[in-house]
Amino acid sequence: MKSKKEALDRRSFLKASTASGAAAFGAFALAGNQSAMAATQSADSSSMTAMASLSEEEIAALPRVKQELVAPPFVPEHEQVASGGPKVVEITMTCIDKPWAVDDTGAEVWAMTYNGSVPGPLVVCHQDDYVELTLKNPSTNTMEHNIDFHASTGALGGGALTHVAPGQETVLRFRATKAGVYIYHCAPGGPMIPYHVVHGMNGAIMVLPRDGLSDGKGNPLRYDRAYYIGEQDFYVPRDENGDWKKYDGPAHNFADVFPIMRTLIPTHIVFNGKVGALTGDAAMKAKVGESVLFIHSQANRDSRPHLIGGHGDYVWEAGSFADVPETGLETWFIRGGSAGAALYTFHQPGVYVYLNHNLIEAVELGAASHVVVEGEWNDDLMKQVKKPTQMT
Ligand SMILES: [Cu+2]
Repeated sequence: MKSKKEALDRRSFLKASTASGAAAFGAFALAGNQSAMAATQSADSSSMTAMASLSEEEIAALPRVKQELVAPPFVPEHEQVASGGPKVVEITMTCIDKPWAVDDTGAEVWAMTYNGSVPGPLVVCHQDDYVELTLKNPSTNTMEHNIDFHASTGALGGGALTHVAPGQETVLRFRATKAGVYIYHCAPGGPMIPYHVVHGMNGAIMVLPRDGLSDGKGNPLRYDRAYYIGEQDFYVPRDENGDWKKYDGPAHNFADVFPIMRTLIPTHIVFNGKVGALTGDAAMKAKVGESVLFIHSQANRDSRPHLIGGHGDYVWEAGSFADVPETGLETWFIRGGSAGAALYTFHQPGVYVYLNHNLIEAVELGAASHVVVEGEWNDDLMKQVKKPTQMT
């Protein structure tokens, strides 16, 4: 529902704008309010409403905020319900190529990363915000990179406008017109597209509805925590003795890695870059009674997230927040090349396993993580009536 406070915020936003831009902002705010009204009637109409285009002058007059990106599974600080009107959200990503251990048995790749993590950082904004990315490719790298945002419209998702050779930087601005979770990835062209993606160069953006998430029936949905899980398939060559091969730099493994990629059989399928990256001390954390939003991306292969001992209370399986979420799911499906989101309220303490429920991919290849939940056990939900004992 459109709150009075938010309506006031919109008015104060108008007042704060420059006199020369105010008339245009009035037209924009009207379009925005129509969109918001539509959103209160039907969740699936909010992103369908055409928004007025802004001129460069009008965009220049919008508030600008810098978003500090953080390494997954953490997500940047953000509001769930947008205060005020659209903003320009400034982010910076630096391409960093570096050796990367993918397990504890010596398997290593030259990862190509955004900001040094696999996956790249989660970006968060609201529908109709503008995302302004500065993409840097330091001269210490040897590969050309770019970025294709599935959340954006035009020019190969920005891929055609963001090619940066080592030593270059570029700035891309796009308007986040569609609410949902979407992947982004490097797409420098030809075989380099899958090569960069399966060496870690992908991530996700969450474009929240301005009014926050809802169940599609007029009820808001809020989360106490959010985690971003990026699932990654790796194709690591072995030598004639079966040992993992190591290389001096990115691209040095072409002759060995492409034949493995073409088998479509990964050597590793992991969450957040490494087998066990989200277990032990690095496990995700929550408390009984908290609602946790799990954002899950897979830029290349299909996946089947499942929370052992819990459920997907509300699941935007295909990622679009304009759709009514599915409810009470046991396992959901992430299409290769997409992200999805699942909201769950924890009711019992303990260690939960969040995994890809292709159990071979989870247990043998690495696609598993832990959520450690603190709180009081509820015997009503589950009780061990008799401990395992020898049968008489
Ligand atoms: Cu790249």
